[in-house]
Amino acid sequence: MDVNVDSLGTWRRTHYTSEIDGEMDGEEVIVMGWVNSIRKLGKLVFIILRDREGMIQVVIPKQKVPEEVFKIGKSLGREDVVAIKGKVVANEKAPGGCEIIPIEIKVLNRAKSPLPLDPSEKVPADLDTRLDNRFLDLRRPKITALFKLRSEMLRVVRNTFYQEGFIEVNTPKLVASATEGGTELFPISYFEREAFLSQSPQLYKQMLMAAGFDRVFEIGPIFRAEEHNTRRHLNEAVSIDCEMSFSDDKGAMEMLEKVVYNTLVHLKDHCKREMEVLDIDLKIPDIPFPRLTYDEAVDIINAKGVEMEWGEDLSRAGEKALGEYMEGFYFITDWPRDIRPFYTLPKEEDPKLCKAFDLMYKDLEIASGAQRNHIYDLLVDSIKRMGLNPESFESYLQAFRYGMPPHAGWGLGADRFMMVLGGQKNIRECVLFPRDRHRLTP
Ligand code: AMO
Repeated sequence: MDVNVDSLGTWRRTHYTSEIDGEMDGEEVIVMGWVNSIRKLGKLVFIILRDREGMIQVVIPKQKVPEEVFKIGKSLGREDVVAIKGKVVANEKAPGGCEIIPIEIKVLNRAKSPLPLDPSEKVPADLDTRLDNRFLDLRRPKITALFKLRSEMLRVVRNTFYQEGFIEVNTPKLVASATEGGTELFPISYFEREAFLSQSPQLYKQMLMAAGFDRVFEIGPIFRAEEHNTRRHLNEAVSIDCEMSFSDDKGAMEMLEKVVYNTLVHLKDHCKREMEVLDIDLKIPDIPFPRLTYDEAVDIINAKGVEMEWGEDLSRAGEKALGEYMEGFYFITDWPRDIRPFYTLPKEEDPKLCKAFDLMYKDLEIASGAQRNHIYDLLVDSIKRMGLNPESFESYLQAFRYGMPPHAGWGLGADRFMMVLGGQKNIRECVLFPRDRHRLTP
């Protein structure tokens, strides 16, 4: 079969487009990427070549290049995949101050036309069309930049955990029971039994405290069968989970602050190009972040004209009212015990309250956590209070009988954190292939 495309042969990329500038005038380079746009003007062909890191202009003047190169240049179409060996020419008028004049062009693959989505961003498309053609959408520089930020975010988060003496773990995603309360589980068939997709590593990360691992973190998927389709919810999300022994709620909050703060500082210092492409300017917050008690939050929400009774969870309207009042990141602490999960430690001074906290950014909850209930009898009591059956938690409860240290931790939604870092209003923008109520492909 004549596939009519070239192979790479011995060619290797010498530079990403972003690594080439006018100072390299006269140097020979090999670049590889996609034809972002092409203009054919009789004896001259202009190509904008795009790779992951940026774009560069390639100029093909009929008079100055071998005949074959001009012929290939003229045959190219948008999104064809090419490798170009050429000379760098400084040119102040070219975008980036330089261009490439090819010596040889390899066509590595052709793209069919018309394209279902325009990666050069000239033709706008709605989110559904973009997600249906996500691989093309991801070629758009703004979208690529967002996922580079996400990768950098994960790097800093991991580094911060390592610096603080944490070890990274992986807990099962096929589980036998609920962790966060019974309603939001995806059931699956597990041979002859029913099992579920894990909502949270919660019970396992706590069991690792009983194992003496002292400080663990996990970055992995959580599955929530939430029916509602909002801009902040996914059915598969990524959670950054932290659990630390010999710590209380305050220690866990300080760790969370460190993770968030370090991420912001790193992105601001190391991701200038991505920030520019996305047109965002990150403000570095002061630490510690402001701390608001639940009682204070209720007062603010009511004062803003949104009715809320003590003991209720924050409604969307309540979050919005708070978001208008609070700038940037802030914690809400001292929650009513009855609206937090069974594993939360009640406050000794006031058992109506518990040692739980949420980290908010304006009106968006990005993390929640707590000091845990590490005392067996209290824990069994809490499970019963919530109307759950302690027997279904037997393997978890077992870990509390033989020396469980006091511990605390949190779960930070990676996708929601990215909404804040990347200035995005819809969580789907921050996920490669989002899963929501209506979307299971691609
Ligand atoms: P929680 O259920 O609050 O707590 O989840 C922690 C964080 O995970 C993110 N998150 C989600 N993001 C997108 N879509 C969803 N459906 C979704 N659900 C949760 C949010 C949220 O703040 N076990 C506790 C954590 C702990 O105490 O350690 C837990 O899962 O950003």
